[in-house]
Amino acid sequence: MGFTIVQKIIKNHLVSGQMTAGEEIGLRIDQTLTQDATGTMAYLQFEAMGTKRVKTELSVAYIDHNTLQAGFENADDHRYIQTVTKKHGIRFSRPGNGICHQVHLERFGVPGKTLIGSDSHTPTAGGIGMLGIGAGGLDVAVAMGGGAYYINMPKVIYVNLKGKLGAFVGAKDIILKVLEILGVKGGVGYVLEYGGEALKYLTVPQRATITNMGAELGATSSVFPSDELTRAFLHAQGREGDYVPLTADADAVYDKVIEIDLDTLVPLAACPHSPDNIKTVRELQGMKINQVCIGSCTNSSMLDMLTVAAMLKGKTVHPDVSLSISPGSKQVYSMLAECGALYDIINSGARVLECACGPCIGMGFSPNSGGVSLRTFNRNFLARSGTKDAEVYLVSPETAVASAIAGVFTDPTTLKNPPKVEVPSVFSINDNLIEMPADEAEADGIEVLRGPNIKPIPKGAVPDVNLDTKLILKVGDNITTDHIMPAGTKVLPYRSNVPKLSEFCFTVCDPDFPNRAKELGGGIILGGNNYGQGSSREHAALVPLYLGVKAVIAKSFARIHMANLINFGIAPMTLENEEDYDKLELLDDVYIENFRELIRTSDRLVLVNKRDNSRIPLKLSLSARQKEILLAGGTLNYTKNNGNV
Ligand code: MIC
Ligand code: SF4
Repeated sequence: MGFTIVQKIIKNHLVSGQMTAGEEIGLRIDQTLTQDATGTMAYLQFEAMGTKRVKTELSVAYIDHNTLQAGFENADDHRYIQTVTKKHGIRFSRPGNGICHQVHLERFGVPGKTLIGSDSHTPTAGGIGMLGIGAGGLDVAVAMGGGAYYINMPKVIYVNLKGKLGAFVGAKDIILKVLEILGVKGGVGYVLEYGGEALKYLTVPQRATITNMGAELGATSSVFPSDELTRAFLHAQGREGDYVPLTADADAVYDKVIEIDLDTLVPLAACPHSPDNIKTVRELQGMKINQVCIGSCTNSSMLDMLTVAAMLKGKTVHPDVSLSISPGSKQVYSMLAECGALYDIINSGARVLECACGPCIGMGFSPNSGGVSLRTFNRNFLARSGTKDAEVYLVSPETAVASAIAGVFTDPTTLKNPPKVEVPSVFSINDNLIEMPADEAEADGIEVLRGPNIKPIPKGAVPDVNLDTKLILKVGDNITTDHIMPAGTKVLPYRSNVPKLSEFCFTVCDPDFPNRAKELGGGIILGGNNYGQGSSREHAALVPLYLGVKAVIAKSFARIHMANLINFGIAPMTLENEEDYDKLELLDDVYIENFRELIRTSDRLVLVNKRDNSRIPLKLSLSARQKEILLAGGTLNYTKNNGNV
């Protein structure tokens, strides 16, 4: 039996476990990336482990999220990351150089290698046949120290792309179609592998749009083969030497196959407040809109920006619409300036923002009250834009521009003269904003500069002998990490300050939660299906830990968040019978006898609800390694106990 692409990469990097779907495996990690909103924590944890120099082939720290600098906090964090990376052998991508995933694809990604990043959209690298996986900062810190990264061996979905995209239909519409088919938890436990006759027309930037937004399926990763188009892209980036061909074997076996016919695909939109709430743009045609934002790691490549510029050329943005455009990288931005496309963008009345995440993570450009905002981004979770009652729709750049000009939702296929745009055969290469780390000999002399906003990381504790506590929050299905630990201008600057962050924890769902948790001295949380979907931010585990949360019970968990909970010693348990969800109410007193011992010896626990003495069976299905981590009170303690520091 042959291998799929992902199985080939895993086979080459396997350090522990069997390649049996669902089994825990350890992977050797070739490259890591961090961004600044998760980076400070990752590097603080790396420092705590005491490793002097990174052991990966390449590690890069990007500054792209926290770039507003409305106070000293972000600037201090940037300075910390700049100095800590210089000391420990990590490259530093300065603010202004672009969004981590876009820059990594352009300058560093290598087909067939492994990459983990403290950002859930790390699978973007799958656009060039690299296995990119999003992880918590602590896992990235461990990998930088040479440790393995653990996942459950994924199953593989084959996405067969037939036909050819029509005019004004984009790669974004392909991934929106996949989201319509699979839903936001349809990818959990899977990697998606793309293939089929349409591949010969899909360039690397288009592929990267698709692999990027595979994160919204809950998938472990998404990959395309590495083929002649990959070679052409790497050649255009002056990196043809990094090219290796990589395809699945002809007799590879997939766990699931889906097929999309690009000939019949039409422009799609993800409606509020979930990336899988899909309608055709035609159904929404004519709806008045207030704002359009183009950019983010999903749609900010040179190809996207040239398309946008060509559609805006000679036009004016509708007077009732505010249009923002953030190019994905300095490379893209400078090339737009060089070829004059930037002129067309500026002249249309678009508001050009720096090449960073910006509005995607609520850093500016929040919509007006009740506003309708069309975004080429990947997430439209409630309140993520910074305006809780805004209606955010996720669309392709083509739909975004057509609508920005018309002032109403507009299906771009109704327009004439589709722009003829191609990926450049040569990119402008200037890595002057990538700082190289100091030589090993000089490293000792480098002082790591820390600002007052960097507070100690809360420490996990050994689990209680018996868990005797209260249910301090009950939430529904598909709770995102944006619900648990919101971001945006008011909160993001405190990513290094957990006590301050705790004031915002879960406030999107329940404004009283932080005070209640503090007054009651912590407790447990009950969630529905897919608890913790979305970002990789470990703050969504660290802050509840700080507030005394000892366990989370849910119907099911999202992969990265579950790993983060374990990393910080919070037990992620699932309900054996989903109906029991209704038996628990806010503030119920709950009890698990022999909690600590059962974590060690069993994967079944029973929670007693003291209100009515009902007994609720729970599962804690973890590997032996994960159980040890929980029993140690988290990964940092576990690593120390095992002498790996
Ligand atoms: C996001 O898109 O939600 C983020 C911000 O990039 C996060 C990381 C973070 O919260 O810092 C992600 O996707 O992991
Ligand atoms: Fe940045 Fe948005 Fe991409 Fe997250 S999804 S890395 S916030 S651009």
